[in-house]
Amino acid sequence: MFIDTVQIHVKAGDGGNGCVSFRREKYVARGGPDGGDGGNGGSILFRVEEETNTLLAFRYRRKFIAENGGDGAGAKFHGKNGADVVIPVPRGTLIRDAQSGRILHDMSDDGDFLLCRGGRGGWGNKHFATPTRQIPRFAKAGLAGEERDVLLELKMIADVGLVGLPSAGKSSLLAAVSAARPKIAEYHFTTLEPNLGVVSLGEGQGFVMADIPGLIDGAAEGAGLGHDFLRHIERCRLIVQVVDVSSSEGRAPLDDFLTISSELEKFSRTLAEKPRIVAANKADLLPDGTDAEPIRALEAEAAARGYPLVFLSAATGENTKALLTEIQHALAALPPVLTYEAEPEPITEAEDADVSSVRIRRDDDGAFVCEGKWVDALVRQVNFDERESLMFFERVLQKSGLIDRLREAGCGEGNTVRMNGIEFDFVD
Ligand SMILES: Nc1nc2c(ncn2[C@@H]2O[C@H](COP(=O)(O)OP(=O)(O)OP(=O)(O)O)[C@@H](O)[C@H]2O)c(=O)[nH]1
Ligand SMILES: [Mg+2]
Repeated sequence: MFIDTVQIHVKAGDGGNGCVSFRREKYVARGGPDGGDGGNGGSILFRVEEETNTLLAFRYRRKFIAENGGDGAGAKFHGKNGADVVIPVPRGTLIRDAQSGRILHDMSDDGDFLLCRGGRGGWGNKHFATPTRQIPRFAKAGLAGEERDVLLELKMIADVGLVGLPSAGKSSLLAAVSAARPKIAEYHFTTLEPNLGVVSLGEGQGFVMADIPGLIDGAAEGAGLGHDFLRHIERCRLIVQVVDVSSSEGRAPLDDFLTISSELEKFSRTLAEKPRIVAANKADLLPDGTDAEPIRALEAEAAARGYPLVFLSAATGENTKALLTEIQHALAALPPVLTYEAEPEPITEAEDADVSSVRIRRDDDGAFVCEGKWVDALVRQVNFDERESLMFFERVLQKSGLIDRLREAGCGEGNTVRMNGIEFDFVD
């Protein structure tokens, strides 16, 4: 079974809690605070794994949860950091937000992609021993790790995509020009999942060719296996349309050509408008050469559309070189394989992240709580271990007007303020 879209749930580890503890030593009357920090939660990363060609592994495992950070302890003992979870995916996997469908990342290059950051460990109370009152005193809770639902969608990366009716000879062609060994047989739908082959042309030159299952009338609407696989050739730079010109199945080559062309058009404009070359296959079976009327009709249609046409035989290998030359020539003038940019967050979410949408409420213990995406984003940016970063935090709070709003809400010197898991005293 071929799986090329799957929804999974991921969660980064929570940060461990900081510890409140005081030094106890003989002859030391009042030891200072020595509670250690919590460890950071593990993150969720994605990495390309060359050996895999499908998302089959996700059929059985749809939840990925990274380890939480350990809690801090006395004597400045730092909690253990949680281990990251690295999720292997085939090259060309798109990671989308499950709710909006927005592309978050295209796994087409080699770098790891960090999807969910682990929660930062909370500060132990050793940090509270600071000479200046300006610095907020942070409470001990670790921050929650990020969590989300994402959709993985595999879009293979190939320069050239082979399309055609079942048994047109797509797999035979791939086998003739590359080291790939796809299954070949005279019955329809021999190929059930895409195959990739590298066509090497010597001196480091070459390209990747993809063979997909045969398309039939209605493929764009989901008939046969076609629909699922058309998206795999969306990235391709060039399409090679394989047509059986021998009429071995009793159809006119031109009809076959038009059927596939209209499926591509129905599926997507991008696909239909891609540069195309026609591989007129099974030419070895033509008794009268290429001069018969039905074949001239196909040639005329290809010429009218500006598609080069090459007669060949995938079975004997005859003239496949000429096709490769034609492909190489066309690729030289084409942009590289399409990669997808991450799509920015929609406006509505961005508005929600505005400081004016931050809500202020009181907790049962009287503390003032600031809530909203803006607060979450700010807290995530700040490294509370660094003085510089803390000063930035204070400045942003001042400038955003949030401090004034807290004051208006009745917050004053000595009151406790909470924001996304951190806690500090209000200093006027
Ligand atoms: N005589 C002749 N037979 C061919 C040629 N190319 C392919 N065939 C035969 O046609 C049949 C179908 O070939 P495949 O390569 O499996 O066709 P396909 O397009 O991959 O078919 P599906 O995967 O089912 O869509 C096989 O029996 C091949 O041996 C050719 O150039 N000449
Ligand atoms: Mg095949």
